[in-house]
Amino acid sequence: MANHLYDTLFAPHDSSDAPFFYCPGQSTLTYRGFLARAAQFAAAFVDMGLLPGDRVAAQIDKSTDAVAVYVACVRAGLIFLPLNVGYTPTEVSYFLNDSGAKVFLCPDTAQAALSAVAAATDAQLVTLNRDGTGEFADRARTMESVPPVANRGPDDLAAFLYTSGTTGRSKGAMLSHKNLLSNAVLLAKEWHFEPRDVLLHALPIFHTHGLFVAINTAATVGSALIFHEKFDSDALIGDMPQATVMMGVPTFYSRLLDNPDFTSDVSRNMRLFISGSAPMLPETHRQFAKRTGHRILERYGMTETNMSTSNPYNGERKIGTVGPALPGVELKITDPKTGAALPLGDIGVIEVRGDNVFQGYWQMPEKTAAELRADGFFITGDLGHMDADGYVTIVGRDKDLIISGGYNVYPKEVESLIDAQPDVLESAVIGVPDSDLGEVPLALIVAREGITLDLAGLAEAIGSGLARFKQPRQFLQIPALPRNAMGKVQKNVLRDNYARLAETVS
Ligand code: MCA
Ligand code: AMP
Repeated sequence: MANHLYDTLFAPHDSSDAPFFYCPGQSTLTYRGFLARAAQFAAAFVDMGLLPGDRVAAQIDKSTDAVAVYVACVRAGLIFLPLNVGYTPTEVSYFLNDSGAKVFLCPDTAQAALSAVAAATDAQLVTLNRDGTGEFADRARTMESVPPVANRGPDDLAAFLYTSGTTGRSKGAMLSHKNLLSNAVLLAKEWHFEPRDVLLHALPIFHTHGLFVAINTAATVGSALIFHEKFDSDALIGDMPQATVMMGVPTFYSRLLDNPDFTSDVSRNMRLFISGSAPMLPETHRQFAKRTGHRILERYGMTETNMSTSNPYNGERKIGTVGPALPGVELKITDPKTGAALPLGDIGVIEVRGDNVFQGYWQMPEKTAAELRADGFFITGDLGHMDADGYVTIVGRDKDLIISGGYNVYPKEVESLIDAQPDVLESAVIGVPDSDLGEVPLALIVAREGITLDLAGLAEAIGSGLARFKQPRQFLQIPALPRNAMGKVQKNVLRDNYARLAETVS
């Protein structure tokens, strides 16, 4: 029996008493203890009748048990589907239906709001709380034996991560055992992870960054994590002297710099700071180096591709670039219209190919074909150029996407909800600069003739079905949307016109 991901990442630590998780205010969890918990959870899933290939959706708070649910899925051959805890029941309903999840985990506190949603799907709802209690934990505790590790090959699926699209409909990116394992092993090597490393972890664990890039990479070599429930600069500063590595989105770094207690002494044991998920301002790079003496290592990835590029551990980390393609990852810059490779230095769409690239979108062959070429290259929708040393600079996006504090907001999804409101003729949602979150959504709305919109009422109406981070920070009524000769809304014009206004309102 072999399980491609589990056998390399987790099984070797089965009887290790090395620390895996330090959670503030709790006792240390060893690899052995953690993997025993994951095995119990796997037993509970099998006991519930789940078979390899079945999907398990989870909208649960960050905890070591939440990680154990993921590892239990890997162990039992199930497909793990983590959901942003900010998603509303309306959003969750879509994911459960689309994925056909057999089990849905949520905390006791969300059960009342979500039981009807789950009941309308094939998913059995069971609760699991941050403190390790709940129906699922109770069931796991009664398991008398653990099932054998499920047989899974490199191409078997390990996770679905939903990512919204330009059409507004979320797509389940199918990630295989090979996708996850190859990237974890690669990153551990490239970033020089060792068993004695301690990774300071404050990211959410329902995305690639906090779950796979951080946890899989650390587990590859048996490193420990200091596991914070969420980002809090004081708490991070308190624990940083015990850590050696940190991963974060740019907002983490700008918030640390805003904290006067963040001094070079705090980072005295740190060997590496890594940033990604959104562009980091050159000014943040510079200020951070000045304050701590550390050069932040910026890397680039996507849900569909895991990590594709990284500035080097040794060697020059070029500010403003995301580094060269990682070993084994092929990257090219192509003409957005023809798909032809462009000469060095020209700006085009970034395409990547390698074991890191996902298997396609769940039950969406047309969307898969539109973005994943038959030759294996994935069209990222990010615009960039490459220098003579292979370093990639991202200059923008060919896709209509707003990245707010590392979370993706697809304007189309928000616009569709606004446009469905009475009195609204049409709308455009744009990203405008925000000093804390990089950018935030702003809604520009055109009303039907002669109508003055009740903007507060409109914000409330769309808010009930939309996660908070996707909700525009401001709604403005404007007379008309600027359009080009083809009739396409000129979002660049809107961004130019409204960029400054937003800084004053957010
Ligand atoms: C929270 N809020 C947000 C965001 N986060 N609004 C917009 N954008 C956000 N990112 C809302 C809250 O619900 C709250 O609303 C209000 O903003 C203020 O919350 P605050 O306490 O300031 O926020 P926070 O809880 O401190 O969170 C900010 C954060 C967090 C720490 C930047 O968003 C975060 O951890 N982001 C990381 C995202 C991430 O991991 N991305 C990786 C994706 P109200 O006031 O109404 O209650 S993976 C990826 O992109 C690829 C693969 C890659 O390359 O890594
Ligand atoms: P997601 O769909 O959540 O996986 O977000 C992936 C997107 O985040 C990419 O397509 C990029 O637009 C963006 N991204 C990730 N890392 C970086 C980075 N270092 N610099 C600029 N953009 C980034």
